[in-house]
Amino acid sequence: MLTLTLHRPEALNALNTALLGELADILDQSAQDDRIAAVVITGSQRAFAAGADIKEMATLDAVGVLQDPRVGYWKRISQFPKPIIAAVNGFALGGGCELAMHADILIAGHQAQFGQPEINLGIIPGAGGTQRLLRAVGKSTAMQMVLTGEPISAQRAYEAGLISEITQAELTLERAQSIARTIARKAPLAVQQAKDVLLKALDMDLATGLQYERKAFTLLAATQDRNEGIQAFMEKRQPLYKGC
Ligand code: CO8
Repeated sequence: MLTLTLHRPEALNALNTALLGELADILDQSAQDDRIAAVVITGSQRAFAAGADIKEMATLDAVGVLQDPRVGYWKRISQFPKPIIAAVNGFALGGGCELAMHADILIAGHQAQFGQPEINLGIIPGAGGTQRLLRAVGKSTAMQMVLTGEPISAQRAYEAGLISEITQAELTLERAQSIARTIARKAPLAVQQAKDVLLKALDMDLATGLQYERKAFTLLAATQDRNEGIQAFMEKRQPLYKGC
């Protein structure tokens, strides 16, 4: 398990090009590292991340936005094949909320705030916020958040299905790491297939999704870890997975 802590306290962890690029690079390396089964991303108690760096954004014209290297960084983050767990406290706004939504599991402290305030700047979310938020919380809540720019509380985010658990603020990271450790004990290929198939459900109609699931399920029947998992169950012992 790897824990990544966003650390730009002077800007409430605003995601500038350097920070996002570093995050994409580390995730690329982690994808190749068999010792890392899952990644936890967190910020500080005050802010997970307060958005894209507005001061940096102010320097970009339309061509700059078109050629923004962060578009590629976001894509690489979204393609990370292993589970990402976001441990969110404080502000998760704009690009910060979008980064949290790139995670597969979101855990938040009870004072966390999730919002897409871009409308206050005369823009709209640009890193998947409109699409992922709507899929996570439904049309009405997503519209309200994006059109008013007003954030929602952790409690509201929990009720809407954006996050899966609320914790005391000081326990958020620990809880996210505990979930990551639980996942790390499972068969790695099954974990990656499960993530892939679940995410595809957002893009596919039911019949195609079921077919995709069946293929992944069949593929896993060819792994040693599947045999080990079943054998361990029959022998009433813990499985020893090898990732093959
Ligand atoms: N960018 C740059 N600096 C920031 C940001 C930010 N997003 N947020 C806060 N800061 C800085 C402040 O400027 C301030 O710095 P300084 O002390 O030098 O003035 C410092 O962090 C502390 O902030 P505040 O004094 O404002 O702290 P408050 O507690 O009073 O307020 C808030 C906290 C409410 C979070 C407030 O800072 C705020 O509203 N921030 C902006 C939130 C926002 O609008 N986020 C959306 C940004 S746009 C975006 O994310 C688009 C994503 C598109 C991605 C597409 C990529 C291809």
